[in-house]
Amino acid sequence: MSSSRRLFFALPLPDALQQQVIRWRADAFSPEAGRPVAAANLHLTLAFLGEVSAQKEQALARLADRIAQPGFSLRLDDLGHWPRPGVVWLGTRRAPRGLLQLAELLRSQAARSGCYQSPMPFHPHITLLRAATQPVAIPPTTPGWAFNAETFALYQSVFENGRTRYHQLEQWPLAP
Ligand code: 2AM
Repeated sequence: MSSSRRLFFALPLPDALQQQVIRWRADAFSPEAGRPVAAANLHLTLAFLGEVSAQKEQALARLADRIAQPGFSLRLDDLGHWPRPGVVWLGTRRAPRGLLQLAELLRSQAARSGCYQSPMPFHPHITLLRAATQPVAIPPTTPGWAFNAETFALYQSVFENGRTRYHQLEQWPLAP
């Protein structure tokens, strides 16, 4: 029997930073602005894979084993609102080369493995609020957090009991 799972590659956020972000978010946005993403679900997607068979998942994970990209520092100093998908996001004004290369590699491996990749340019972001379809007052600045990305991971998106949760399935180091 074959099973498929909804998967994506992403950068995890360090736990302490997840907590800092949600504390700041509570003050920065009104409760009507949108539905807050749970702290443990905060991540930066590198490549969205969609529904993937177990066989394809294995193939993609083994390709990821061979990635030898350097780590990088990421500054979270940008904020924005996409009203159509209803997303308020945290991002970076200057995406480091290492981030763009890692995403490009994962996205091209995904495409070659038959996972549809959006033709839209990659816009690295961490979704903070969902269902934000009305105008939202976006704070002019962020606290300007920075963190060192030392790993990337494969996640499964699971919808259960009315909630979406992201389970980390496997993690890979970025080169020092
Ligand atoms: P979002 O946060 O901007 O919605 C799990 O759903 C992750 O994959 C989220 O980070 C989500 O981005 C992203 N995602 C979901 N569907 C996608 C798609 N069709 N193309 C690109 N990324 C997608």
